[in-house]
Amino acid sequence: MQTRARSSQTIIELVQGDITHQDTDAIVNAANNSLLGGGGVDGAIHRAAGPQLLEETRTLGGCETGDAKISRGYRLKARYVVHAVGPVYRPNHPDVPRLLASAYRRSLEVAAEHDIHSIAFPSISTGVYGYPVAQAAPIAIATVCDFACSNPQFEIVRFVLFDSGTMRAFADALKHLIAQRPDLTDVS
Ligand code: AR6
Repeated sequence: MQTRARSSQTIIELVQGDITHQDTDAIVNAANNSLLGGGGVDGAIHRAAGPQLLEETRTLGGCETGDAKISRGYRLKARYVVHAVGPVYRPNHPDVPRLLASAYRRSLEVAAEHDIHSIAFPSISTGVYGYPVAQAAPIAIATVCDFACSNPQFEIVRFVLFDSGTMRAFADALKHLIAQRPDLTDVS
């Protein structure tokens, strides 16, 4: 399985696991517009960070779909949580892939405004929001590569994928993108 590549100064890696255990500078939450918590990875992050996380996210004024906001990480190993809101999947709707790419790009832009050199993403929108992971994974990886090309600040962008099917879909997408993009090299 293809699990590591380099884009400019940034290592992009795929691991199967639980994002709440990551010791990257920041982890990304697949949140909803309210930023007041929910199920899936959002629920897991709020449980692991403790109640102070909700106290802070209450003050952030919600978040538009395709955008991201940052908070502290509280009891997490990660110092920051970037709360990204992906789109609910609708087949053949042109806004949906654009908003998914935007959620990844805005997360990286918000993180780049802080002293963050490593960041871990879950697979945004592919759980409760129903985005087919085979379609979402190439968008996720290509968006990170595009950002890495112009922002040498990130040393590691890690995708932390909860189940083996999601891991396989991201590994397939990474393999195909390495074959297509000269800026992405195999370092596995
Ligand atoms: N670590 C890594 N990935 C996880 C974890 C975890 N601990 N838990 C679940 N996943 P989802 P969405 C995976 O539903 O589709 C929430 O209620 C999961 O298997 O968490 O963007 C929010 O409040 C899947 O692959 O996020 C929103 O209302 C991926 O994370 C809504 O769900 C995303 O699944 C957002 O839906």
